[in-house]
Amino acid sequence: MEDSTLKRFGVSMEGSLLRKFDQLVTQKGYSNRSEAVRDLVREAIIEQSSEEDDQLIAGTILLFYNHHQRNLLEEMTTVQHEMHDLIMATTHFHLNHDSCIELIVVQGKASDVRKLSNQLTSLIGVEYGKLTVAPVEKL
Ligand code: NI
Repeated sequence: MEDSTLKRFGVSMEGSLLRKFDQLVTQKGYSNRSEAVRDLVREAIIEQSSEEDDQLIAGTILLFYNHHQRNLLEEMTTVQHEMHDLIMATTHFHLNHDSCIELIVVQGKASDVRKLSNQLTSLIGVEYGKLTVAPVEKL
């Protein structure tokens, strides 16, 4: 059963690290340290989840690439069709003559979404790829 009661624990860190953390808390607009720590912990747990993870997640895959790269567009389309169940929307932006950004909104089992993201970001010609996720079920 999910335990949603708040528990307190003490954290020790060097003063200089704490100062930087407090700057981060302010920059990101958190109202206090606890809120920031909770978000960092959730993020770390999602990132560390194993390939067998059944956790349901939603998120986005951001891809930055040069559309002149041979075969890239065809390969991207093939991968997305193979895993179409996970994809809710795809938006393509033509940034300039050469570069494109593709933003893919995804939802599904963490292991499947991660697999899709890895297949796309590892394609030759994708210069930058990033998966961001949010848990659909509460952590
Ligand atoms: Ni384009």
